[in-house]
Amino acid sequence: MNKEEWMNTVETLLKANDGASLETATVPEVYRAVSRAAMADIYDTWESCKKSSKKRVGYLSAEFLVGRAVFSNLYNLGILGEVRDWMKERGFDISSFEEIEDAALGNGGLGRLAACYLESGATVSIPLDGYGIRYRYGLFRQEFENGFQREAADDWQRCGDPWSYRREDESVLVEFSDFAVRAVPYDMPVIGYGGKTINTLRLWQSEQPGSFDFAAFDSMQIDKIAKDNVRCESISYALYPNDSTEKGRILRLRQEYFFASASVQDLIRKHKQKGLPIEKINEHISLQLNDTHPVFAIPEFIRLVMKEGLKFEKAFLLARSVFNFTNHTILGEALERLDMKRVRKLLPEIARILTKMQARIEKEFPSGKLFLIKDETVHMANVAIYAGNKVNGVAALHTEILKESTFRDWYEVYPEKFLNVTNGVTPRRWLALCNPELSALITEKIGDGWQADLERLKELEKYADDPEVRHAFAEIKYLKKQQLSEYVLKREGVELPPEFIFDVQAKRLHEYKRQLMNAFSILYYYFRIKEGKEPNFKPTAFIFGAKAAPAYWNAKGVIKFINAIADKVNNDPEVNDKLRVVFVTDYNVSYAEKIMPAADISEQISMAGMEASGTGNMKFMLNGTVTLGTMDGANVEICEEAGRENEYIFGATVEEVKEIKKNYNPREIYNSDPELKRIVDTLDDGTFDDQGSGMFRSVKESLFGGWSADHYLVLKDFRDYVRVKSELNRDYGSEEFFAKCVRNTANGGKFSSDRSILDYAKNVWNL
Ligand code: 26Q
Repeated sequence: MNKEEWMNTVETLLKANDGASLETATVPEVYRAVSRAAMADIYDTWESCKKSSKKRVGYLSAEFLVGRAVFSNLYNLGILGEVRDWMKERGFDISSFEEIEDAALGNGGLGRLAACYLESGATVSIPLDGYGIRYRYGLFRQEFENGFQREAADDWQRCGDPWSYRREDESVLVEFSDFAVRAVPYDMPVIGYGGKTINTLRLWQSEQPGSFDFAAFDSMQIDKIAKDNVRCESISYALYPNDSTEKGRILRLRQEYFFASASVQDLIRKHKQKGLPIEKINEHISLQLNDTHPVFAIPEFIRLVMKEGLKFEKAFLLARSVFNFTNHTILGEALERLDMKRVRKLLPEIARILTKMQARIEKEFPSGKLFLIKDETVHMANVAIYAGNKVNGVAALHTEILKESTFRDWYEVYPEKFLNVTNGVTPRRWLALCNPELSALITEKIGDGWQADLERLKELEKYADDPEVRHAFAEIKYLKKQQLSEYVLKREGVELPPEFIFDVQAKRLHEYKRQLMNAFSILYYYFRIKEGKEPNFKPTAFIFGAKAAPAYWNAKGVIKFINAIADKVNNDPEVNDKLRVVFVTDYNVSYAEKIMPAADISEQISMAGMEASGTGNMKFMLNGTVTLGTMDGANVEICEEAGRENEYIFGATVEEVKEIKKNYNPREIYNSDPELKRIVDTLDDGTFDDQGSGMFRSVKESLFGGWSADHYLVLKDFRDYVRVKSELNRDYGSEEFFAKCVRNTANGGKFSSDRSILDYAKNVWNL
C-alpha cells in the first residue's frame, strides 16, 4: 500500500465504524482503524499461507503472552516507520498507541515463549500455528495499596480486538458429562519479519451451544437461562494467575480439556476436508504440547481417531508420531496430577482411554516402575512422555536434570525420546523494536540483516576493544536509562537518576527466584553506607518488576517487604544519594520493553537447578547487560557464549546444592554472621511495618521453620552474592566494563527464538 491508499483506508474505516475522522477520532478508534487497515493489507498473503504447506505444526499452549500487537505487526510488515510518518503528517502521534492494552493471555515465561515462538515460526517460514484459549480476562493488573499487592481485572479488549477475526462457522462442540459448550475460534495473524509468511494463532472462546432453552424462556425462567449461559462462558472467562500450581480446580480441568478438544477436532476436521485418510494424519501434522496443560489432546486425539474406525493400538501409535512434549519446570508442585475420579466423572470417555493406555504400559513394563495412573491419580507428564515422540527440556542444564532425576525412569527406557532445545526470544521485539537506538548502532557497524540472522551479531565482537564503539554503547544505555527514568517517575512517582547503576530483577515473584536475597543485599548496602563502610559504593537504583500469584502469601510478603525497603531508602537523606529502590507497578510485556534496554545489571539469581531456562536473561543480554547470576538454566549457556569473565557468577552449583542440602542448617549461618542476622531480623524487629498482616514473620519463618527451612538457600548464597555484587559495583564504569556490555550483545545470537524454532523443526517436527 502506498501513502494515499493507506490513509484512505484508515479514513474510510474511521467513518464506517465510528463516524469519525482523523481529526475527531479517539486513540482507540484510530488504533482500530490502523490495525484493520493492516489486516486488509495482509489478507491475501495470510490466506495463501494457510493453504501452502503439506505439513503444519500446531503449538498447543494454555498461554500466549503476546503483548501489544500493533507496533510489532507494523514493524514486521516493514511499514512502521512510514505509517508513523504518514500519521504524523495528519497530526497523529502513533506512540499514543502505548495506551492500548497489552494482551496478557499468559503468566510469564512459558506464555511469552509461546508468543516468541509463533513470531519466529512465521519469520523463518515454518508453518506453525498456535492453539489456545481466548480468555475474557488475562493476567490480573497489579496495583499497590500501602505497598501490598492488589489484583484488578485485566480487560484486554477494552479498546477492541482488531487483530482477530471471529470464525463462527468453524466452531466446534466440546462435551463434558454434565453439559456441552461451543468453542468459537478467533484467529490472529502471526506476521513474520518481512511479512512474507503469516501464520495463525487460533484462540477458542467458550459459548453456549445453539440458541437458548426456549421452553425455559416460555415459562419465564430467565434465571435458568442466565445460569446456563454463565456456566458455558465461564470456561474461557479468566486465566489462572498461577505460574506453578493450581491444585484440583474443576474449572481449570475444564479449560484444559476445552481447548485441547477444540484444537484436535479442528485439526482432524481440516485433515478430512482435504480428503486425506486418517491413518496418514501424522504426515500432515505435528503437535507440540507446551508443558502438561494441553495433554488432554492426546487421549482426545485417540478417542476421535477411534471414532474414525481405527483400533486403540493403531490410534495410540498414530498419537505417538504426532505429539511431542516440552517440559518447563522441575518444581514438583507444578507437575500436573489429576484426580482420576474427577476425570472419570467429567470426561468418562477420556478416562476410558487413559485407562487403556495404563493397561498398555502395564503389559509392556510389568514392573510397574513406569505408569500413567497410580493411586487414582493421572500423571500428565507421564502421559505425554509415553504417548509422545520427543520430550525436551528448555536449556542444556534443565534437560540434564530431567534425564537424571525428574524423568529418570523414563530416560532409562526411552533415551532416544529426550533432547534439549534451548529457549530463545524474538530479536525483533526484544532488540530491534524496544531499542531502536542500539539497533541503529548495530546496523551502522555490521549492516542490516541481523534482525533475522542474529548470529551475525558476532561481527560486533571486535568492537568491544574499540573505545569509540564502547562509548557509543554506553551513551545509548544512558539514553535508555533517561527514558525509563522519566517513565518511572510518571508511573511510580519515584526518581531514578540515570547516572545511577540500574540493577534490575524482573520476573514472576517466586521463592526459588530469590527476590528476597536481592532485598537483603539492598539492606546490606543500606546499613554499610550509613556506617560509612562503603565510601566507594557507586550509586545504584534497584529496580523490581514482578507479580505474585494472588494466593501466594510469602511472595506477597516479599513484595510488601521490598516496598517497605523502598520507602525507607528513598526517603533517607543519608543514603538516597547512593541508593534508590523501586518496585514498578504492573510489570508486563510493554514495561519489559522499556526496562530491558535500560538495565546495567540483569539479576538471574535463582537457586541452581530451579530455573528451567529463563528468557528475561536473554533479553537483557541482547541489550548489552551483564548477568549477575547463578549457574542455572540458560545462564550457563550465556556464560558459554559470552565467556564467563563477561558475567558475574556466584553461588552454589547444582552439585553443590545437592551436597549442601544433605545437612543444611540456616540457623548456623544466621547466628555466625551478625551483619546478615541484623538484615534478616528487620523482618520482625520493628524496622519495617507489615501493618499487622503477619507477612514478614511468615517470610522469616520460611528461612528457619520446619524441615523446609530456607529451601532455596538464600542465607547460604548470600555472602557470595554480595561479594560479586560489590565486585560488579567496583567494575562499573570502567573501560573493561563497557567492553563486557558489547560482548554480551555480540554473543547473544544463539538466543534468538529463530534458532530455537529451527532446532524444533529439524530435531522434533522433522520438517
Ligand atoms: C498449572 C496448573 C494449573 C494452573 C496453572 C499452572 C501453571 C501455569 C503456568 C504452571 C506453570 C506455568 C508456567 C511456567 C513457566 O512459566 N515456566 C517457565 O518457562 C520458561 C519458558 O520455558 C522458562 O524460561 C522458565 O525458567 C520457567 O520457569
